[in-house]
Amino acid sequence: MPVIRRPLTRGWELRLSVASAAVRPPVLPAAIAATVPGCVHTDLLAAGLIPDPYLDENELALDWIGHQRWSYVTHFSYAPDSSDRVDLVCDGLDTVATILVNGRQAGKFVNQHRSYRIPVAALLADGDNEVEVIFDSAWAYAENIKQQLGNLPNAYPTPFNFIRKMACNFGWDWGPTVVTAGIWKPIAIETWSMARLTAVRPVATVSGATGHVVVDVDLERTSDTPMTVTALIAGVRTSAAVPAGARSAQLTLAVPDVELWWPHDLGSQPLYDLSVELFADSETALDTWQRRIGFRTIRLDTHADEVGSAFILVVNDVPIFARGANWIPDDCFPSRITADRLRTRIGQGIEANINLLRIWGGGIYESDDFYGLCDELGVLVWQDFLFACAAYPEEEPIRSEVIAEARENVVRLMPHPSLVLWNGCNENIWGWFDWSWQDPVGDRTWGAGYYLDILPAIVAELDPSRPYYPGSPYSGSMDIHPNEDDYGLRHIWDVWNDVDYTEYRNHVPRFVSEFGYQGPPNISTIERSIHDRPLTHTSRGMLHHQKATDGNGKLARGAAPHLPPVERFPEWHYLMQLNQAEAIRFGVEHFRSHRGICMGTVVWQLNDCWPVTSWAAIDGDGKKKLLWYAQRAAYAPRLLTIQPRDDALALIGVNDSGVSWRGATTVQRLRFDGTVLATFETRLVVDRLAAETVVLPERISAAADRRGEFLMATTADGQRALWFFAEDKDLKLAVDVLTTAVRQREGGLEVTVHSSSLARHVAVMADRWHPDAVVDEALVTIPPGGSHTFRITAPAAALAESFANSGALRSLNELVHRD
Ligand code: BMA
Repeated sequence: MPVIRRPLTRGWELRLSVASAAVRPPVLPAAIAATVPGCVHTDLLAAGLIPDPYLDENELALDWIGHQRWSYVTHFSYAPDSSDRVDLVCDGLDTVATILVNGRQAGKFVNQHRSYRIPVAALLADGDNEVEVIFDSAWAYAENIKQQLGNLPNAYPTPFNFIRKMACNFGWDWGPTVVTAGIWKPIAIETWSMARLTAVRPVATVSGATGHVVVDVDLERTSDTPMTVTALIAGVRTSAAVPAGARSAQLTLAVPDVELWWPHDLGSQPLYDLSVELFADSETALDTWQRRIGFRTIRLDTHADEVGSAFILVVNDVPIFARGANWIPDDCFPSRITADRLRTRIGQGIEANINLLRIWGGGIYESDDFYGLCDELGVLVWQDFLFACAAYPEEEPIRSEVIAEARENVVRLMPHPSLVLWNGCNENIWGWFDWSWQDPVGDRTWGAGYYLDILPAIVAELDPSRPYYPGSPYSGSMDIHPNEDDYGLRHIWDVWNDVDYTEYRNHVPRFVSEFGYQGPPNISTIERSIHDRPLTHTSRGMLHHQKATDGNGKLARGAAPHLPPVERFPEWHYLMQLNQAEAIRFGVEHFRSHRGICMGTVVWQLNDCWPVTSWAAIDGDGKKKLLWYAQRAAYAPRLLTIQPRDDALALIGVNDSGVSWRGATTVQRLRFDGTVLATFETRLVVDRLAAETVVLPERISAAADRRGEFLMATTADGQRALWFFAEDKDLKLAVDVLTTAVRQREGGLEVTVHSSSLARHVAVMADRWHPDAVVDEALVTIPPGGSHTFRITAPAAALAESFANSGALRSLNELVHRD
């Protein structure tokens, strides 16, 4: 009999099982209709029993939820049949769970990141059966383990390092504290007989045009009958015997003429269906496993050189410049993250020319949908093991959980061609070196054994073709400081926390896997989620939705050297989004101009999990901030930029594409009124996967009036680079230079902005006009006498509102100090 799965999705009820004496809950109904998969927060919300935790300061009033003991109950009917086994299969329980079947304990579990299978036949009755999952408070559990093992350093005042649960759920510098509980992934009854597949691990490699797949298969069996396992891919079939008693087999397939899988900017993403079936003595498979795999090679090049040591992802023998972004869970309540939502979000990343997403270690191993979409859409994925910003104990009960969780997730994710790197931890090796951990840790463990021994051994055993690196940041050796420009991975956080973004120019990292800058969410997101009257950047709700230490102070200090001071909220909002965008553009263009030494930039962060002022390019409502547009421009596979080099200025072409880039290029020094002061013609020749530097002559790079002139370089294929000799706030920008023509078009508006003089950072913040309006481009600098047409997509209802009066059109010209 084949494996039969019956999902338990219906009839669930949530109950407050035992109220915490310390943190008292309000009075609740005895039973609350529940959704599985889901969690307590989303069930209480759906039942109208709590307000939305993402609005205003509601988070604070809902803290009690994470401190209670909760119970989920449902009933299902069961008729005994001839199957050998009846299992209750939980794909994910969050987190401290006790399972009762008909009132008898069936299992106790403490790890959100694992799945569980419990044989329950002996507990079942013919007819109606009850399954109850009790969740103890994750707070209380983690505090208790902390007491047992002794406290360890942690960047946050919460015990997330003493429980295997999504760390950021306890609150982060961009996330609310919403300590969840619940059945967060599907739960089902599975019946089976004789045997079933427990793990299928395909290792796909390529030599010449032939794809090789070695498939390791593990099984669980109740019968000693000899069995056969078969594998099929692209019409190539093979089989292997599984003799009586054996619990594993290996299959090898050679697939002729395979097409290589590439990241989206370098090629296509052919995927091949691989199916594995297990047979005993009948024609019907006992169990089947199916995935889409791909053929590509992946290597991590960390060779030592005259600078230090490299960090280069090499795909199909092509060294890739990673134009990346860090990914956090897209919602604090992950069961709400649908495949459609992921497709949109990953698509927004691709549209911004991102070719790599790093799944950060304070979140989760993402859903199968996530990696499947990255396979299909051509995004490289780097997966952190789930350790972030803290010392972690290597003792029991944590140790066994870490090992089991790592083994399970490596097996689950390894079929995906998009996955190119396993990384041990986020910032924990750095923390050991620099964050005063060594005294409090003393001779106890802090996680090094995981990052340097246990995890690499697991990857080498189960997923041998994929690289592993111990941490981000890390230098390749514990003898070298982990956060050095010249070695391996680098995080740059003094910019934003302490120093101006121009400091990026003092770093030429080998690979910068975190650097970021804050900005507020879009105005419609703020207005939906924060109801302060008056709404200002210092009103209560705005401050609550800003989780960084001295966040607003850092925003103000970070903008002061570059942008004019402002008082009013709408201007503050535009300028803070602008400064975020400019900081990252500045950093990315600089890092990319050193292509070769530097081979990756992973911006912190792509997405948000709720409405908040943060480092994200896409806000908590999924809307693109000005940063998103700046990132798209700075991440263009072909980038033209002007950078200081020694005492001169240089024009630099950066070409991440697979074909060379060449053509006539003109560089002009201009006055803001359009007067041409000097011209330089050159022919730009940039090889594929390379950068080329052309030093500009002095007549171009020396300005007579630093506040009133700029450089504009233009290539034959329309790429443009600008250079200003002074900060934006000091530029002699003319006022009242824009004339605007607004035309209705199919599905929205066209706004053509003409400028008589130089117009800097012209943006349409379309959601000021209508919350659902989206613009195609932002932060355009319009040359003197030039114009730009913004295309706005909007629902028909938006057309009833005046665009001109909406305040959506912004430019720096209207704000700079004039003299
Ligand atoms: C790094 C990240 C995150 C954090 C970010 C911004 O430490 O790994 O933990 O959110 O900086 O402070």
